Amino acid sequence: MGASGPPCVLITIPISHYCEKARWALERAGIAYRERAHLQLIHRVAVRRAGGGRTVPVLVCGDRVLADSAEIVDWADALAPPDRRLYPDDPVAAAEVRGLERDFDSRLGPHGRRWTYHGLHDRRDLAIDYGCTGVPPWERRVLSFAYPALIRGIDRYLDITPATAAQSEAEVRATFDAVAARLDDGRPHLCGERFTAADLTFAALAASVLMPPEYGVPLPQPEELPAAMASVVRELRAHPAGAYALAMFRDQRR
Ligand SMILES: N[C@@H](CCC(=O)N[C@@H](CS)C(=O)NCC(=O)O)C(=O)O
Repeated sequence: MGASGPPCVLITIPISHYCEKARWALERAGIAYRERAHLQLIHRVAVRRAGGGRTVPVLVCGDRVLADSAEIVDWADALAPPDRRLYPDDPVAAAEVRGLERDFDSRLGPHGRRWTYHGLHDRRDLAIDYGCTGVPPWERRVLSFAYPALIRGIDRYLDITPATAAQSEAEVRATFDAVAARLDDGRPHLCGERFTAADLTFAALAASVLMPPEYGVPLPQPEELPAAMASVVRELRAHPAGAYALAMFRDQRR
């Protein structure tokens, strides 16, 4: 199965930054896919039926089921035209890219997500306006009355409190500083001259604190966000690493 086979199906929570990572890699590789979007928790039914675990994204292509964003990027990349490839051929260079990708997946992704959920906690309006792109209409209706219960469940599941959200913001800032330090020598991308999976992963996972306008589904912009959250988003957008991620969305996403 490849770029010319029947379209693959990508199961998502549409606003999820790991799902954005998968969409970006698939589109970059020119792989046709249909997105099946679901709300948090309801996604588990679709994921299990598809043969995944608990989380999205899950990509189903014929008999193949890929249940992790890194696996999806890797698989898509093997089918990409040479000038769109995300992993260098040189094994040492590829190991550096994969090491950065793993670090962003395991730290930036969860910490950015926790900070965002905490900041949007009391904004059912934004959850309904922005969290439901492409989900079945009945799921949107469920969200409008089940929001308080859902958000309490997410708080427990992701251990979201004011203290953990503050720790997560500090982790995001530490990652941004490390990325800025890498770029400080003037290199165009995180691992040198080429745009790689490290750049794509950083930009996609930083989106939860940057809200890039080019994201695969619409995201709330600072003027719509709670004031405290908006000021952090504005500050991180101006940070050298934030500016870099936004530039990758502008230059490489479409
Ligand atoms: N390592 C996974 C992480 C994906 C992940 O954490 N997905 C979240 C959405 S942002 C999810 O599905 N959470 C729902 C759950 O855990 O039930 C990947 O890279 O695909």
